[in-house]
Parts: sequence; structure tokens; C-alpha cells
Amino acid sequence: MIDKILEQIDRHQTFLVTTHVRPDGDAIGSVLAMGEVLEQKGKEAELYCQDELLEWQKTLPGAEKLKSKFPDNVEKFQVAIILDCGELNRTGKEDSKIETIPILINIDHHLTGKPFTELRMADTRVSSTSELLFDLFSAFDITWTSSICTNLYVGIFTDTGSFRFSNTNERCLEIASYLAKHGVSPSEVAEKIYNTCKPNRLNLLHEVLGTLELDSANTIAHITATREMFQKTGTTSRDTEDFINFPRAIKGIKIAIFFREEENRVINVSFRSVGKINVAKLAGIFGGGGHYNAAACRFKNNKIGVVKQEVLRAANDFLHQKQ
Ligand SMILES: [Mn+2]
Repeated sequence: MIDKILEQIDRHQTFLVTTHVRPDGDAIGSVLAMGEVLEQKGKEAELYCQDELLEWQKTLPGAEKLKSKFPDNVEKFQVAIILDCGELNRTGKEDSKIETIPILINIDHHLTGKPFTELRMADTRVSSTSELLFDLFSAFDITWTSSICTNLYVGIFTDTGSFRFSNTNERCLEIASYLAKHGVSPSEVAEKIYNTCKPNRLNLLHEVLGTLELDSANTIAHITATREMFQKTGTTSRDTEDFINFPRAIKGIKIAIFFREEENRVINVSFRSVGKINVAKLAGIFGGGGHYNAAACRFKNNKIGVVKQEVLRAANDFLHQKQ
């Protein structure tokens, strides 16, 4: 597949590079790295993601090239490269325009998703989309600049939870080592991601942690963020990144769940699991998906109390039937 994708890149000139809504480090890192590689190969690339970047993401090399406004004339693009995103509608409100671009290339590592193109490099065993791009770029004989390396490193670093999750393995550490050798400063990246938060984000965390509840066996833990909390602390739902790792950190926990009230009466539910519990399947019951140990789903026009009840019951059944 690498050869087929490189052939298409070689053969064409104008590219749109995009990723999923509410982009994480892997989504942004891979889009920025891909953009620079295309530029290095003399191509024209426009980078698009509908949602605004987090403050630390804005400081990644090349981040100013990523636009949240969709390019005016979609007809000019010969190829769209969709990264870290297994379904076209996860790119957001412009998915139907992206679909009209003649050649679609998809590079992703999520478990779920309906394949939307034959040019698809998808491997659920790798740590991140950035790791797949490392393999692609290695075959493309690129010049490894410190900016490309930093963006790929950010993707691997964030998707492995700073090399803590079960997708951390010899291979991704090897790649991280190669990237460090080519200009990445691991401590600077970590500092940028973890130690640049504003005080109001901690106020929000305080509110959210106050909602912690566990089931009687201490195997399912959940927390909740409401619209009221965002208003009170002057934050947005993007400020909740990584909050789910707190209930996940409780000893003996099997499933951690984070309920979050978005704008427009949407309720987002994130799941994390420990060990052999496939939460992508649990999220799938409600039309969501993701990875084996990290997944999410969304509810539209629903009350948070109702959603919580329904999801907690399903999580409980899931845990006891499957184990
Ligand atoms: Mn990813």
C-alpha cells in the first residue's frame, strides 16, 4: 500500500490534508508533518481542520498553515489525504465536499470506521498515525527536518499517553529515538503539552473531579462536565483533554467514563479501559468507536441524566458479560 500511495503523491500536484474534528496531538502532528513533506516534494498542499487548535498545538512547527476555514474552490484539489480519521464524516461539516475530491488517501489506526477509499493505510497495531507516516516518509526518501520530526514525535508521544499506554512498544520507542536523534527535544515537547495550562482549566478540573462516582465493586468510575461548569470557570469543552485519565488511574478500575455536555445539546461520552476490555465495542453500541482501550460516542438532543443511566447500565452489562 505504501508504494501505491507514494505513486499517487508523485503523480499529482494539489493536495488537501485534513483530519478529525477536535484534533488531538496525533491528528495535528500528522497533518503538519504531511504538509511539510508535500512541500518538500514540490507539491501544493492546503491543511484544513474545522476546529480550532489547542493553545499548545498552535505552537507546533508549521501550525500557522493549518486553516479552520475550508478552502474556497475544492475543485482545485486532485488528492485529499485524510489522517488519523477512519470515517469521512469525522472530518466534520465539510465531509461532502472532501468526498468530491477525485483521489482520497486514508492513513489511520482506529479500530472502527467504514473504509471510504481503496488507498488506505490502516493498521490498528501501531501506536499512532504518526508512526504510519514515519514508515511512509522513510519509503519516500525525505529530508528529516527537526520540524517534521517534532510533529511526528508529538503524535506518538500523545497517542501513547507519554509512552505509558499498552500501545507503547519497542517499535515506537525506536522511532522516537530516531526522531530525537534528528532534532526533537523530548523535554521541550513534554513541557509544551503538559505545563502550559491556564488556571481556569484547573478550576474546571476541580469541578469535574467533584462529580467522581464509582460502582459498588469499584470497577467502573465516571466523571461529568456540564455546561454550567464551563460557564462558571470560563472554559470550553476542549479544556477537558486528558481529564479521563484521573478516573482511569484508580487502582482496580476496569472502565473509566467521562460524560461531557457540549454546545447544541450534544453529550459526548469517552471511555478508557484497562486490559482486555474492548471499549470500541462498548462505544459501538451507541454508534461510536475508537481504539481497543480508548473510545467515544455522542448523543444528540438528550438529557445528560438519561444518557448517564443508559451508558452506565450498558457498561455494567458489557463488563460482566464479556469478562
Ligand atoms: Mn491517533
